[in-house]
Amino acid sequence: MKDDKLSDNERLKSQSQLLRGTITEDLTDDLTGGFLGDNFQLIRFHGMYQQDDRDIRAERAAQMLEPLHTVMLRVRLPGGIITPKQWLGIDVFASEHTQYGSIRITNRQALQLHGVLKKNIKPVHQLLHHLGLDSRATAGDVNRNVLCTSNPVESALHQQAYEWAKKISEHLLPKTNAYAEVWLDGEKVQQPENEAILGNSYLPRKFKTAVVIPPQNDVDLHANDLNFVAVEEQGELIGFNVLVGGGLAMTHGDDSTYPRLASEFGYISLESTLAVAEAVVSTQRDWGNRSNRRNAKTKYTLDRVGVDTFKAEVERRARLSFQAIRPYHFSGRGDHIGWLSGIDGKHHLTLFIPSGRLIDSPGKPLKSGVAAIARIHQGDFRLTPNQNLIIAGVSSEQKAEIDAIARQYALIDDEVSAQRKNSMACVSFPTCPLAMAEAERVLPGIIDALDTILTRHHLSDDAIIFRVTGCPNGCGRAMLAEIGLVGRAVGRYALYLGGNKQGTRIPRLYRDNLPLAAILTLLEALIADWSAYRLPAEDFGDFVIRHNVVKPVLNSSIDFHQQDKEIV
Ligand code: SRM
Ligand code: SF4
Repeated sequence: MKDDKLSDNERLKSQSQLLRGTITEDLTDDLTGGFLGDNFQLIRFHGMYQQDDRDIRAERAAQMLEPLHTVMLRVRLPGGIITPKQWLGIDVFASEHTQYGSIRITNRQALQLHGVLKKNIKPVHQLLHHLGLDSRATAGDVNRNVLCTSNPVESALHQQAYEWAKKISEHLLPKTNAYAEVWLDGEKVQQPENEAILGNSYLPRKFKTAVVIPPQNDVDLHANDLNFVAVEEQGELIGFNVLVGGGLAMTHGDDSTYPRLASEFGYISLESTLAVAEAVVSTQRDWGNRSNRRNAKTKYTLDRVGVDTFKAEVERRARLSFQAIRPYHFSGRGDHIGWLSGIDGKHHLTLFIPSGRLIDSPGKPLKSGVAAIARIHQGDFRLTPNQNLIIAGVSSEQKAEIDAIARQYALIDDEVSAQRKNSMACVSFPTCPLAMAEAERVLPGIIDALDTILTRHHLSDDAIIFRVTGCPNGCGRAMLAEIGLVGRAVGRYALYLGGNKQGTRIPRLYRDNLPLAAILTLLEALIADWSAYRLPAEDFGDFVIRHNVVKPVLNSSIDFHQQDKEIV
């Protein structure tokens, strides 16, 4: 591998003068709404992606117009916590200065603003800074927004775990002053620019970290390069089990790519957390593949060098030995929609937000509703990895008022089915440049059909973890679903079956390249069998394995693609 030519991304990172490039010059270029050359990639490290609306791309091309370039900006929120005041600032910007007027909660507890014109980019960074926020390292080859289980009920433990998510996020941030210089006119120049952890060429690929509080696996730890699984004693956090090398992306037709579960490294006590985070990141920095971006993530590095070799290197760099993994188990991944009371006497309202999209539409003024709550709420907001929103820390006095506002703005809908609450889609069209098939926009209709099927087979109280992702990059985490649809082409999907409720098993390809109607016909037959032959309380994903519909994926680097070859 040493002799392989470095990928062009390596050249542009190393020549970027620590992520500055010529972004500042580009900002004053009115001839294009986009970013030129390397800057197109470099703005990602500052939390933005250049996009255009694919629904109108052809129409503009026919008129000989440049695509309507805008950026999607992703706000960094470790553990997904944001104050009502911060929310309101973002809400006003989204309404007044974005093409779509929406705020999108992502499945990594961040916020996305789609459709920001070039002239509004600097103002939005300055607004974020004013609100105590930023979009640093929410994209690019760096450690991304750090997740933390969003269950507010275990509030003391959650608070401790959340503090670690924040510390890890800060510790692994790029140390360049480029963000401050380019967007804040140098207002917040931080520190000496020493990229000792990430290196001057940053990481070989994106890197994802999660802090998980069992038995809840809402963060989907196996989607992450690095996981800290909380271990507690009498409600106090005492350390973490560390798991490394999860990831879900693949490329259709390329067997060298595959989703992978994270491997257990061992237990560490709390004071070793940052050293271990740093050692895992720096090992991946030095050993990750910088020639082929398709094989550059930590999961491939682990499989290339071997888990034991990677782990030994982390131990050497962090100057410790992992202890034996402490027992832990997961029971599920869903959010409890509705009110819960915490051990602190406060109340928490989890709102189901369809695909995390806050926008006002007829009869559903969801975005205005959240803003109305933000105007009076004294606690904080928490974004969940299921793209939902928790109004956390509500006093007994304010509970009825917040409940009334949520109902008035259709943020509480008692009719939402269990199946809808357990389904997820990635953004896909019209903003995602990589989309092959619809995801977010087709999900509601698919769930209508699934609800009808489940009712027909007397299963309306049951739910299957169902996820749609518009391309094999897998943002919708279909590779950890009981039923996963992966976009193939417009209107066509690959159907995967056999993940489990806990998110610890990768599903297997069952049928490829089918239209939705054909998929629903297949699913109806499988759901009918599940209803007729399931064991008591047996989940759908476990049933299709026991019933030999698909073989379980046991070691994805070896057996994930096996079945593909048997499918015509
Ligand atoms: Fe993702 C790229 C949206 C979670 C794997 N992802 C993209 C881009 C930025 C497209 C692009 O590169 O131009 C999408 C922007 C669409 C849009 O218009 O908003 C996009 N990804 C999303 C979000 C918003 C999906 C959502 O519906 O919530 C999630 C943002 C998370 C965040 O706040 O940071 C999102 N992406 C994920 C996940 C799930 C996770 O991390 O839990 C995955 C699979 C896990 C993994 O990384 O293995 C994921 N996204 C990818 C990949 C494939 C990476 C790879 O290993 O090859 C890409 C493409 C790439 O990086 O080249 C990608
Ligand atoms: Fe876009 Fe593909 Fe990610 Fe969906 S899975 S948001 S289509 S990159």
